[in-house]
Amino acid sequence: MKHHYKFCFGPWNISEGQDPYGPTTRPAQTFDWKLAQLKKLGFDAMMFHDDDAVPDIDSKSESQIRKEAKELKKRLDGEGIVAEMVAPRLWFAPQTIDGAYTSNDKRHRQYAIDRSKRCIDIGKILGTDLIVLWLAREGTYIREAKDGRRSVELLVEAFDAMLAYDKKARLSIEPKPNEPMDHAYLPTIGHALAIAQLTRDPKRVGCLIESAHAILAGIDPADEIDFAMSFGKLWSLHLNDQNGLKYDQDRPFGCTNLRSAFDQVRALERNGYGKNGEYVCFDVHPFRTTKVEHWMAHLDNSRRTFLRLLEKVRSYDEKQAKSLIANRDYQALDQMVIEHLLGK
Ligand code: GLO
Ligand code: MG
Repeated sequence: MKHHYKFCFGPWNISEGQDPYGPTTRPAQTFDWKLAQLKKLGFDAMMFHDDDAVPDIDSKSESQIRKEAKELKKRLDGEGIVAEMVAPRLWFAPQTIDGAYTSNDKRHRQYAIDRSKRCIDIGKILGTDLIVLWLAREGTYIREAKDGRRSVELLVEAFDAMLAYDKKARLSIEPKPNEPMDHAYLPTIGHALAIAQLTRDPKRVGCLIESAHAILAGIDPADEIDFAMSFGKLWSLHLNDQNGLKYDQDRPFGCTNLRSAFDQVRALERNGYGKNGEYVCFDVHPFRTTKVEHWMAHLDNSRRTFLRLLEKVRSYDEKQAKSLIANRDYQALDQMVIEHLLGK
């Protein structure tokens, strides 16, 4: 089937199986091994955290960071792999224990902004203007710990500092309602697009939808896609799945709710996602039980499911659907969708 979609994942999606209750179940692999796997699977691009691109970034000077980013760019070019985005990892360092841009400590907020600028530098060298902001710790464990109104101002200040630092950089906010925080400040796409309007350059602030994050917020991921794309603001995408309101599961795309996955692909198709060069990224993890020899299956399977669902979207009987809608016969429409997904 002919299609325009390009696919992507990050090195963290080849994870080793650790969870809060137990250690890794697969051996750590080098970045080069991960890049080789990506290439072998025929994916087009890789997502990067700033420290995936430049390990131990906090211990390195600006010029060292640039030097290592240039070396990485050469390796990526050699393999014909694109860097889709770079994201500052603002949830590991001691300076980000109480949040990054919204930390109550001014020095720690400065650390977060400085590190975000290094991230923009890396993106520039890797050939991408897309900076993904998953605002992991921008929220609270107890609401009284921070002033919510002030936190919005601090987020805007941080975004403004990044927009001013580089006139080309585009910020793509990846909302998530919880985990690691009890409540996050930007839990949905609506919040992301609203705060964009308060920045110095709203045109350069957009969003990234992750299916699991929408589900955790009790929102339909397909509706989030339609909403973001109505504003022309969906610049990246983390497809995966999630079984109810639990810890963030990052299951393979379509693993739990095939119909919802179908609706997401349908929303992407009707809005022309990918036609401006956006990538379909899978933010999925292998199950902890996965053996080394099956390590890449969750990524291959997610793309396979996506493409099978694309066939289902393109062969969906739109005419029949339209006439059932005109007759308000949603009972029959419901069954038509189910039987279409089951196959005749
Ligand atoms: C976690 C997020 C995370 C981000 C990634 C890019 O819940 O989905 O995987 O997507 O760190 O910033
Ligand atoms: Mg994600």
